[in-house]
Amino acid sequence: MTVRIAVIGAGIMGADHARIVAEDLPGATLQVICDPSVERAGRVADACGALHTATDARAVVDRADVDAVIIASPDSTHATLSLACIGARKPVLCEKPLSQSSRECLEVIAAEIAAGRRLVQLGFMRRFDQSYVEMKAALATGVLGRALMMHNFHRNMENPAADFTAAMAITNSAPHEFDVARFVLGIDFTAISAFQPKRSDALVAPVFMVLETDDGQLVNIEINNNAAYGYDVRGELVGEKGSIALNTPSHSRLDLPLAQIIAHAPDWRPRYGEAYRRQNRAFLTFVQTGEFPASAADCWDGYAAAIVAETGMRALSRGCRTTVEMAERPSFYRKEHFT
Ligand code: ISE
Repeated sequence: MTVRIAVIGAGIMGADHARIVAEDLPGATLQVICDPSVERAGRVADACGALHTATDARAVVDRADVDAVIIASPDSTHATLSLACIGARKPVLCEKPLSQSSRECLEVIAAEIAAGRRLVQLGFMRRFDQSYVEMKAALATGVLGRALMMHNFHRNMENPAADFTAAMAITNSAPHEFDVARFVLGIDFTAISAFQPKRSDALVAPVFMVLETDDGQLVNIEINNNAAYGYDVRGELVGEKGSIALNTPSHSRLDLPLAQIIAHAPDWRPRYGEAYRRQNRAFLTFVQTGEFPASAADCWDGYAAAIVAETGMRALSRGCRTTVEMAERPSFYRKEHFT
């Protein structure tokens, strides 16, 4: 039977998820597009052939004709809507971050544990990106030797959203790196230092962070939300015997007199298009089988990213290295629990 999916939020990511459900998820139906703006919901519904539009997200979660939910509304709504999905016992793919507050993440975790089954998959899509998959695999085979350092650059061409604030460099953009480094290295972070250069204008300035892991690695992260030239994510994992770097996929190269040009994507959607598709297919399988996808992020991963982001904000404002104080991981989220 087809899985009837509601997409909550018809902004940049909601529209993208709706398109993936409509075009790339055989076995799923795009049942509802929900957005406070009727026009926006209508535009996405028309473009993707959704059956219904709605404006009340809570009511959509409870609809009898909705089996599963994708949350792509503003960050501040993610935790509340995830709680609603847990309450309705409906599997949900929630865009990152789960919340910008680690305390709120713990509330979602408590609700999921009380429900007694996995319901929330978190949209850290880089875990499904082939470059990171190969990076993790290379480390696992032992060819790199012991991991020493991971370098990460995350550049947006311009502020990713009209309402993007300085804090969001750490609370909205950097969680991708916090999560993917945890995923690739299989570590947790123990401390973070954060620095910021001065811009000549009022745009959100870059943030540069150095993180320490519980296995003795160093991870550095540059977040530059106003890099001016395009969307550019780079990464390199350095081991004792070798290193592995991400390659940005590109379909062509333009050769001109004395120049070679490889175009930059304007934002993350083309760069991670295949990762989003894989992630959403994994979500559909999760809905169909009840088995949580092996490499997907869960609420605990959302908490881990949020606590590191909170600590990073403190490190930046105090100007000193700050220890990450993580809660204890509930056995519910230990991988062994599911195998
Ligand atoms: C946005 O929310 C994303 O998830 C993008 O991948 C990231 O590049 C951007 O900085 C975020 O604002």
